[in-house]
This record gives sequence, structure tokens and C-alpha cells, in this order.
Amino acid sequence: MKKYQQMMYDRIKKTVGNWRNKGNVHEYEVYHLLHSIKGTAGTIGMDKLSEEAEALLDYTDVESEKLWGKTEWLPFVERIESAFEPSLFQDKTDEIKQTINFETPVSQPDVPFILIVDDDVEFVTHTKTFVEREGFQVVIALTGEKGLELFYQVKPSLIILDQALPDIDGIELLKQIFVKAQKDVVPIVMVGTSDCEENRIKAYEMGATDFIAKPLNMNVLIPFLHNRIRHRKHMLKQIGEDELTGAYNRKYLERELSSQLVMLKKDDRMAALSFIIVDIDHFKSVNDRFGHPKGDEVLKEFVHTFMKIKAPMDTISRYGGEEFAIVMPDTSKTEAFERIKAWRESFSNVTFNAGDNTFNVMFSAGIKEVTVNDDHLNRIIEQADKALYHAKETGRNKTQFYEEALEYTGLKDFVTIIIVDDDEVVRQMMTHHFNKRGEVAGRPVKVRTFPDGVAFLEGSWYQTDQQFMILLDGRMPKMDGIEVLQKLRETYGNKNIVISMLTARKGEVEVARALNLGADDYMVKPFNANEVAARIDRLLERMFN
Ligand code: GH3
Ligand code: MG
Repeated sequence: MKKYQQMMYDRIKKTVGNWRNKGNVHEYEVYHLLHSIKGTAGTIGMDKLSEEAEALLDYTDVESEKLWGKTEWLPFVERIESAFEPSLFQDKTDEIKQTINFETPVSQPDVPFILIVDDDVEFVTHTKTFVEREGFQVVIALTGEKGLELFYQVKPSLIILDQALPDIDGIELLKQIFVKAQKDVVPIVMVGTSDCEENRIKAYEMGATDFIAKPLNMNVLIPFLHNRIRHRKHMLKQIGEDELTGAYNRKYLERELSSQLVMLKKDDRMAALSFIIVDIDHFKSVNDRFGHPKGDEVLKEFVHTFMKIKAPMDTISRYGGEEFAIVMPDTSKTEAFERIKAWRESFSNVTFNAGDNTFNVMFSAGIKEVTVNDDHLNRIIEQADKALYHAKETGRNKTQFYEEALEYTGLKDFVTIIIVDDDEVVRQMMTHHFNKRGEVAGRPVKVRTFPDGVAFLEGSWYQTDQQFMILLDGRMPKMDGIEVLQKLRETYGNKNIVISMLTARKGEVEVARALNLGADDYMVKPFNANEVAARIDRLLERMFN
């Protein structure tokens, strides 16, 4: 009997673990969990638990797709937890506590960075230990020059700056960073060796936010830091907010997306984030029929309904007039899709009144799943935009993924790289390299390989509406590269095929022949994969665009 109880316990633990990762869960998921506990617990002699689950079931609806935040579902889990017989799971109590310790976030993207610029090693190490215990992250610069470098690199949330540095004078450093710090709302705390009036005056005049004299009282420092960070957050929010809708503005969006991208690259526990662009359908006609103020009301309600379904870390920014961009950290595209679906349902159920008329409004969305391979903000935005455009084109009131848009818009967005080489190492190395890179000349890339010219020419790879980059080994058994080249041009022409010959030596005769027979380029072996990719980038930029 105990074994089954243990199994059930483990299953609940697993489910709740998933919920913790997701943050929000659908009401019906809560229903299903309770329902299965009720049934199973009853048959394995845990009557109290079964009764409890049954009682809780009354508060959930099996058909409801409403998203519950943690604060909503946590009490249910706690009730279930307390209905377990404590004696049964004595040895497991800690584990239960751990599982249900929802306060520990999966990731902590919000840890404020504090930069300390001070040459007093004892002071900085002591402060670092103390301050990090409170959930901050500290970076240290022992010289002014290093401080300057770190200021630009780590973009700290606050700077603690020694007035007397070995190289640059603290006051001088302050002068250099002041403008940027002010723009980014970074408080600068000047630390002086003595509390003399002159030092204070200088510090404030140069733009320090605060002045503190050594020795620092750590008990005061911590609440002080929290205070300043809180104030900073508030200010940032003020700066980044769109007045009409309460969403963030475009400037904030760019900051948020790039900082989430950095987080994603730093934290292996996160697989992806989702970036979504949404746009209200036929919004112009709302304005035309019911007036601009009514349109404004729709916009506000649009954002308001999103706030109700969003996960804690999601942010929405106003991107253009009636276009919004959403960043969902640590969220796969399928999770994003579900969340948008919940929003769609909620928003389409809002009925607007205008005089005697009532109306409902729909929206379209495009999702781009961003992984560690994505680097360029503009490209990410462009790709989500493509997905949105595709949603509009194919009927509106729907969500599309970037991949779907790509498939649809024809494959001209793809570049297929074909490597024809009898050397398996070359084939593997290049395949690995291009797959990892994911794109060339700004386009997604597909890689195919052939071990010899015959297999290649007989293979079915050609499509008239695709573009190909062919890396062709000059010397191969079975059929020589030059011969393959000739046949290739004869059969397919050169409209959508770029060919680069791979040659072992800079044999001038061989190169000349290849170029004469229609090769666009050649590369000399052995080569470095990065260089090859960069070269192809440049080539394709010119040839296909
Ligand atoms: P589609 O389904 O293709 O997106 O059609 P649409 O009518 O929504 O798109 P279109 O781009 O033609 O029109 C957008 C309209 O949004 C035009 C503009 O006047 C209106 N708009 C932009 N900003 C605001 C605003 O702040 N308030 C109001 N009321 N309207 C706005
Ligand atoms: Mg629109």
C-alpha cells in the first residue's frame, strides 16, 4: 500500500514541479489534478486526502481555460499537502517542502548588479560578501580605468565609487560616466575617506546621487541599496511607459528584449524565449465607425486583458499605433501560443458599446521563438513581423509561427548549402558549422551533403524556387569536380545556383578552368569553417539579394 501512496505522491510532486516552472496553469489542469487525487487516494486508503480533493473540486471547472497565477493555485496545493498523513511521509517532509517552495524562481533575471570601484581590497571583498548575501551581484574594479570598462560592459544598476583612486581621480571618473549614468538611471554612490564638507560638495556638484564616508555601516548599507534599486526600477518604469495603455514603450521593449537575450545566453536552464508581435484586426474601421476615443478604449482594454493572462515575467510594449510587442522570457513557442490563445479568448469576449451598437474586436499575432543562436534584435523583430503578416494574410484573428510564415512565403527565404566532397571530415565539419550557425547572409540555412559527384547529380535536391550554394570539391573519385561543374551548369543554368570550387592547391590552371566553366568562386583547402562562412555570407549577399 505504501508503495502506491509513494507513487501518487511522486506524481503530484512532478505535476506541481511543472506548474512551478510554468507559473500560470489552466483552471482545468487544477481540476484534473484534484480529480485524479480524489479517485486514486480513495482506492489506496487515503480517505482524508480523497475527501479534501473532492471538496476542492467544487471550486474548479473542468472546462475552464482560464489561466491561474501562482497565488491562485498555490493554496490548493497547500491544502493537498496538509492532507497527506504526516507519519507516512516523515522522511519526505523536507522534500515536500522543497517541491512546494514556489518562492524560488527558476531563473533570477532581476538580480541587480552593483559595481564597486575602489582600490581598498579589504573593503571591497568584505562589502562584496556582505552585499551578495542580500541577493545583489557585485563586480569589482580596483582602478578607475577598469571601473570605466566594467561600467560599459556590465551595465550595473548602481555604482559605489571611491573618491580617491590610484589612477583616475574618482571625481574625474564621475565626470566621465555621469551623462550615461543619468540617462540609464544608475545611481552613483560616492564613498569618501573622510566626511569633510569639501568632499561632499565636490561629489554632489559632479553629480553623485549620494555621498557616504568610510567606514560604511553594513546594516545601513543594505536597506540603502534596496532603497536606491527600488527607486531606479520605478524611474525606469516611468520612463518606459506608454501613457495611453500603460504598456511599455518601444524604447523599453528594445532594452528588455536585449537584456532577456543576454539572460538566455547566460543561463543554460532556459531553452528559449518567445517574442510576439500582435496587431488589432481592422482597427481603422473601429475608429472610422465609432470614433477615435472608442478606439483608444479598445487599445486600453486590449492591454488590460493581456495583463490578466500574462506570466509574471512577460512584458508588453506598444510598438506602433495598434501594434504591440511581447517578450515572454523562458517560454517556448508552444507555451507562448497557448498563452496568446487564452488572451484571444478573453479579449474576443469583451463587448464594446458605442451608442446603440455593440462590437467585438479580434487581433492577429506572430511568434518568433528566440534561442541562443539568435543574435540580432532587428532580425528577431523582423521575423516576428513576418509571422504576423502571414497571420493577417491568411485570414486574421489567429496566431502564426515564424516557421509557418517561412514555409508559406516560399522557400526563397531559405538558402540550401550543398557540400559535395569525398572527405567525410570536410562534410561533417561544414555541416556542423552551418547547422550551428543557422543562417547565411541573413537567411535560414539547410545543409545537404553528397560524398561524390554522381550521387549529387542523381540526387533530387533541385527546386526552381530555391537558392543553392554549392561547395564542390575539385578532385573526387568517380567523377571529377570539373565534370560535375559542367553538368551542373548544363542542367540547371546559373539563375539560383552559386558554386564555389574547393581546391587543394592554388593550381592556377585548375582555378582558371573552374572559373571558365561557371564556378562563381573558389576556396583553397585546408580552410577554417568560420572563414568559409564569412566568405559565403558576402558572396550570397551580393548574388541573391
Ligand atoms: P489590419 O487588420 O490589416 O491590421 O487593419 P487595420 O485597420 O487594423 O490596420 P491599419 O494599419 O490600416 O490601421 C491602423 C489604424 O490604427 C490607423 C490609425 O489611425 C489607428 N491608430 C493608431 N494609433 C491609434 C491610437 O492611439 N488611437 C486610436 N484610436 N487609433 C489609432
Ligand atoms: Mg491592425
